Amino acid sequence: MKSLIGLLLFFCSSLAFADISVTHARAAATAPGQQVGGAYLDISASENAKLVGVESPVARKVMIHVMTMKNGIMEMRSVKTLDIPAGKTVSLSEGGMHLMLMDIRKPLVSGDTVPLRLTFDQDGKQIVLNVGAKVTGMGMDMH
Ligand SMILES: [Cu+2]
Repeated sequence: MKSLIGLLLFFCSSLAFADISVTHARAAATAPGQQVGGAYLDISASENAKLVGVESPVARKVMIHVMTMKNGIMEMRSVKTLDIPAGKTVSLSEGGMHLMLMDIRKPLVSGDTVPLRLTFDQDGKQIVLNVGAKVTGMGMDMH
């Protein structure tokens, strides 16, 4: 009986919800009239995963931006997916990779929370996480 339970536990844990965690979700406050805003967070997963989509009710579209060096100049490039290697924390932060909120509907004000819906692909399975990004300070507008 004991071994059966052990087997079941093993089986269940291998089928358990993939644990992807998103922490430190935050967004930069924007000035009136500013049409884009940055959002940042840390993502980690126990199994390889891919961030395949982000949506937010405050923006028409959310893009994943990476920074690359080109001829000594930092350039922003949008990517469709972002790899989250197992056991590693991928940080999207000010001055680095970030989420770009495009065509924001109203200014992001310090203290507000921006809902983000993150879609991941893990081994062909779709996992959706909803997080709230706390709006803080004035962000640097790199656009
Ligand atoms: Cu950007």
